[in-house]
Amino acid sequence: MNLASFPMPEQYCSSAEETLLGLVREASPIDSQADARVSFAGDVISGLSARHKQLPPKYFYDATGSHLFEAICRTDDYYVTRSEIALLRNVVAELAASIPDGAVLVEFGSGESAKTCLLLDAAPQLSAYVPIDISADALDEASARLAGDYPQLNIAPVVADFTGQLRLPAAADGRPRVGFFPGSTIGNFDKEGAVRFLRSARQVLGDQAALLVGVDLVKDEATLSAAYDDSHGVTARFNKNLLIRINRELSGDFDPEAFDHLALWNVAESRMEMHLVSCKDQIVNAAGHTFAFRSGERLHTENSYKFTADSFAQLAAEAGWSVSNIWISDEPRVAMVRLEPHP
Ligand code: AVJ
Repeated sequence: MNLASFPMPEQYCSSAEETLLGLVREASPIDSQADARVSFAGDVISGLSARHKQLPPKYFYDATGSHLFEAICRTDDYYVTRSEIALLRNVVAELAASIPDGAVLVEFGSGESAKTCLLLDAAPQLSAYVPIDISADALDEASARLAGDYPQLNIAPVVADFTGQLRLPAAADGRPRVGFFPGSTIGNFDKEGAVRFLRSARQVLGDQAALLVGVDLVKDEATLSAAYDDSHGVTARFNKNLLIRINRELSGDFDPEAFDHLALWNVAESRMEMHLVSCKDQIVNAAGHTFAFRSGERLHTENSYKFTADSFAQLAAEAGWSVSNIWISDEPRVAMVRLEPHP
């Protein structure tokens, strides 16, 4: 793995020192820690009881999983992040030129806001930045860092699950809004979920809006498969970490060694799939329940949909958006799409 050539997220942009601020949170967390644990247990019980065992990919991202994802982004095989950052650097001036004066940038699932500074540097006309993320810790850290780097910018973080009901802070009132959803995260939704998200973003951003979405494009199977089964086994560890998380948080007794990582290209559905394949007949306990796995049985852990310019435009249209511009990176190709509300 070529670690040196790929910047850590905090190096995507020039960054000043961190300042620590007492940040005012405008929305209260919908889920407390305890509620989150209960939903995780519920999803594990129903997912492992299903005839086709499955778990939602959002549970990958505990602290270890988030670090493993960052390590995936530094592998030579996982091109998605690297291609998108190179693309953003190339087109950010053009992106920024269409952002109106005083507009508010709203980022869905901002995490550590690693790519945001590319936009913020290029669009000083922005009045405010609203990062939305489920992780209060990530939001606090990112907001404090950005407040130091962009003292003119009003930073108004919202702790929330961006797939749920959202209310924007007062900083966004009466201002044009630009949504930012990079990273090909939209690929994790099934079709209905993606349309639901795009509709709710359309509602939250209002009529004078734009939405910048990063999407991964359909390409040759070898490139896709390598990206989801990197030669250093980082993605395999990322996948199996889900079992380790269940063990820790839900008193499970999974043996991660008794499952194999599987990545496959589902051409009919146009998606990469990740599974964990049971190496033997085995019984596993978790969340107070018992689950039987047959040898070779799969636990489906992630879908990552890949689009064409047309298939994405069609999806967006179902949610009330039209494509106003699309930029495509060098190979391996990913796209940045600018959406505008349907006229
Ligand atoms: C963060 C959802 C965009 O689907 O490519 C990376 C997660 N999974 N390797 C993706 C992921 C396996 C990633 N997203």
